[in-house]
Amino acid sequence: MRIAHDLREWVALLEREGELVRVAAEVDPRLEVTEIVDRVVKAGGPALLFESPKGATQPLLVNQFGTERRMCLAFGVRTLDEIADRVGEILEMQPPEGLAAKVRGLRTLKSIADSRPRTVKRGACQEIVLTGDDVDLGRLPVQTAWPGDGGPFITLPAVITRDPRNGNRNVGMYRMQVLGPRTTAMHWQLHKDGRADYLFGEGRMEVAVAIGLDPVSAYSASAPLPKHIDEFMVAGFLRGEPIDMVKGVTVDLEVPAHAEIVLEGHIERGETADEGPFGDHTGFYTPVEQFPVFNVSAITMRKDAIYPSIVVGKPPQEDAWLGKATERIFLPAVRMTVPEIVDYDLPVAGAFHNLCIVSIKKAFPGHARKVMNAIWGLGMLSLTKGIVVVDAHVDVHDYAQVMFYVGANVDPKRDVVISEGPLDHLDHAPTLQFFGGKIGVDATAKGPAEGTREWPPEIEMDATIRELVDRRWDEYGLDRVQPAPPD
Ligand SMILES: Cc1cc2nc3c(=O)[nH]c(=O)nc-3n(C[C@H](O)[C@H](O)[C@H](O)COP(=O)(O)O)c2cc1C
Ligand SMILES: [Mn+2]
Repeated sequence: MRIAHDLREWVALLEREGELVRVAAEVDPRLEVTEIVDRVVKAGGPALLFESPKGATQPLLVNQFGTERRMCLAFGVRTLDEIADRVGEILEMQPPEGLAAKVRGLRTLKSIADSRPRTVKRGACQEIVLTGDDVDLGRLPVQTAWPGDGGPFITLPAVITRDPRNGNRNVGMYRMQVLGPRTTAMHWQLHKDGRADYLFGEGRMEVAVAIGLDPVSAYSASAPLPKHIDEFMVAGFLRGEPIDMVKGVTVDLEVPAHAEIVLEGHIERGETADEGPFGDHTGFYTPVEQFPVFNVSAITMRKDAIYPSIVVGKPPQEDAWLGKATERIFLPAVRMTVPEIVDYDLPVAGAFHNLCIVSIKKAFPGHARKVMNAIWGLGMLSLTKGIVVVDAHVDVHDYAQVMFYVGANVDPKRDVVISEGPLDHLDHAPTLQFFGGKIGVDATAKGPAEGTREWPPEIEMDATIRELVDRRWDEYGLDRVQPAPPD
């Protein structure tokens, strides 16, 4: 399947697929767009291109990621698990035996080597260059999404920094509140790589922000990768083609040549400002906090640049699908560290960090607890507040099934673990910010080895009888009854 190389190709692809509607009417990026998008997202509706956002010179694209189908179109796959399979192939690479395996191995290694971003001389993103007094963020259709928001926020930026210790690039999606024509806040949460780059440096730090990328690169900025991994390298691997980068006009950083809009500038260590409130993906407003100030020295753009945005709020919203992509794409990496994990699900309604359902191949007493502790120690999953562990045969994506086993298999006194540890920056429930309680529920089958009575067998029909009934179904005259699909 063809994938889009830049945002306008992506818009064209969505349009061809009947996945985009243009809105010609003048619409206000302050609140009005949110109310429209909220209704469209919840109805599983199309991406929206607002052609005349009030007070702005650029069109505004929202809801580009809002359904599973669009997410799959973005990656050129039929299911998100297909992407995971490609990632898994690399992670599970063994020393090759025999010529065929060697050739296959070399091909895989080559595809990784070919994924590294490439430097090019010229980029469409610099067709228009605005510096000095010409820099005016007020001309972009930046949304003020919710009535209590502290101002307009840029919500889909790919923020590019360098680790001052080794020059490694980091790309992260961190919202930016517009504070003035040439300044924004930089919402680097406590546990994020961008903040680490900032804290490792002293004085002035250069920052570039790419807005309006091809969907795979935009997704990659939101992916929770280890600090030393360049998100644009991963984007290149997932696209099957490297990202072309061009040197910034006023900063010594490279930016994706195909970006619609680039903000270049710097952050001065210690210069902070009030950020927020912001109606967040938790479904609540995050309060005002101090965050670093980004000073914009240049805006560069393509001609007819499209400005993309995303609305977050009470789930489900568009970001649910960015989160689901991460859940699927990272399964092989999770299983690499904790191989007994069969599958996991981060419910959208749990805002991703509140709840993780995980199924395991249980092999020894206390195994569910071992897995809970592994998750509480694993990358960004370590911030998970609640974990439910079920046995391998349980479908973690079927919440009714999970609820059945939580109800049936749990003695709350024995099977509930209360622990504590680091929590998400945005979690308002714990007494202290960043640190508090965790809950683990062991809903696996137990037995005398874990100090319980003999565990009863689960009810199951014989396979032969199932086959018999499948075969004879038409004879029963039950055509109006839809038989449940066999497992
Ligand atoms: C739409 C959207 C908005 C986000 N906003 C923020 C944000 O404001 N601050 C933040 O720290 N993380 C935010 N994130 C999550 C980060 O993008 C994510 O944790 C990513 O891994 C950060 O990159 P890093 O691992 O290189 O720090 C957002 C994610 C999405 C999908
Ligand atoms: Mn990173």
